[in-house]
Amino acid sequence: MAALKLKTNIDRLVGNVTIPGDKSISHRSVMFGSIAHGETIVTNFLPGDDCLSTISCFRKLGVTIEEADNHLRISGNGFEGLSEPTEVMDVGNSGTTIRLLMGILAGRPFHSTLVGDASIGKRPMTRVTVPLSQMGAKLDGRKNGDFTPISIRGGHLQPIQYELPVASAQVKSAIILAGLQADGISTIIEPAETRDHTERMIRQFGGEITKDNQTIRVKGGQKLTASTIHVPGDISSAAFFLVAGAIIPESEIVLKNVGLNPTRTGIIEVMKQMGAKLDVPETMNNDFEPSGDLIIKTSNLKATVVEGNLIPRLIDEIPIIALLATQAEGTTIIKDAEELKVKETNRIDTVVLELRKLGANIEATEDGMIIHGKTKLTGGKVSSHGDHRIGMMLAIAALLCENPVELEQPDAISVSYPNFFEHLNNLIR
Ligand code: SPQ
Repeated sequence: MAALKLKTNIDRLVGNVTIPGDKSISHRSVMFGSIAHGETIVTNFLPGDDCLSTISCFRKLGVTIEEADNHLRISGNGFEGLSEPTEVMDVGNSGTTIRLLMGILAGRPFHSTLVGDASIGKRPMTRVTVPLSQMGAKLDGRKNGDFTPISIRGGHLQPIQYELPVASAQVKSAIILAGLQADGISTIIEPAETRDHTERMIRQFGGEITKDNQTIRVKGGQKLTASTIHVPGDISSAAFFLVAGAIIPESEIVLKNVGLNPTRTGIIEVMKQMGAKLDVPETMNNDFEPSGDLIIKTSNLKATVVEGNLIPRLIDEIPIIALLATQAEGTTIIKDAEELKVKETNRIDTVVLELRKLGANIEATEDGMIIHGKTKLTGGKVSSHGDHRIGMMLAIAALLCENPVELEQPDAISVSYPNFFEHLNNLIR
């Protein structure tokens, strides 16, 4: 797609946005619907490119999935219902698809191959292939099993006791999904709490999983039963409008139906710490995943430090938090976030490179970034580098720019938010 001229010099943002379905929960709804017994109905499914890749992989594994108007009907026949694919499975740009799928395929007695796009080809996979191999699956890939294409011959699995070397929900989830197929109880210890959507899904599908501080235990051989899943809005998508509402003058935005799972709400804590006028509901819709409406108003912001156990609770929001920090008084420090280097792009480098082009005073560190605020943003030619979160962050940054801004590779945004520009344009006054 050609470069896109972004809207600049915006006076106000006012109105409501109904935030589309959560990407992490949408992926998992397809996966659990496929490995459970019976017909699962999913509503408010996110039809982003990543989640469509997950659907395509499960269809290749023989699962019937009907799709209409963000609703899915999945006919699951248990783990045993999955069959050997005749074709390579393509996960596109989606790290969640490939890593969680490896956990499922580790226990299946057949061969399969997983590929993805150029970005997936650079993301590390040994973090998943190593524990799954210890459980008894045979996995291999380029560079000693670290990179795609990944080939898997699954089979009989032993339970594992595994201390995660990095705080990663994808690694944890892959081991849980393999653990559901192992002979006994698997134990996983997290260095810091990460998103718990997989654990919640297991309970929603009638299974059992326990959590004691950061130790998770799951028993193999459980039968999961089909369920009805309503996917709440994605707080990682809402984050772009939360920041936009806080930094554009005279703004007030109501964000409807936002998922408020406490393992994902780090952005709310950071924004409040920075002085944002952000209203959070006292009572939430208490489905298996809590959700509610958020209201953000233009705010006077001050710098902060973002670090430690908070990082996994806002890891995907760091690009937009960096932009927020350019509009806060003082120096904001983001640290303990080395994991940013192995996302769709190296998000430390891409955030710093692109925000500097717009005039921000920001520098990269080994494990994060330092941002000096408050700076005027100017304009220029920027790129998403094929990373949806970098693309959306730059579109919000452009709203403040005095000069024209052109975004290269804007199509990456459809990975997690296909109607992002439509929602943004509706708020511009
Ligand atoms: O799925 P993918 O490509 O890894 O997507 C990202 C994103 O920005 O949307 C990360 F690049 O989200 C991950 C997130 O960073 C989604 C996720 C999940 O659904 O379990 C967990 C996080 O990754 P990790 O590696 O920390 O477990």
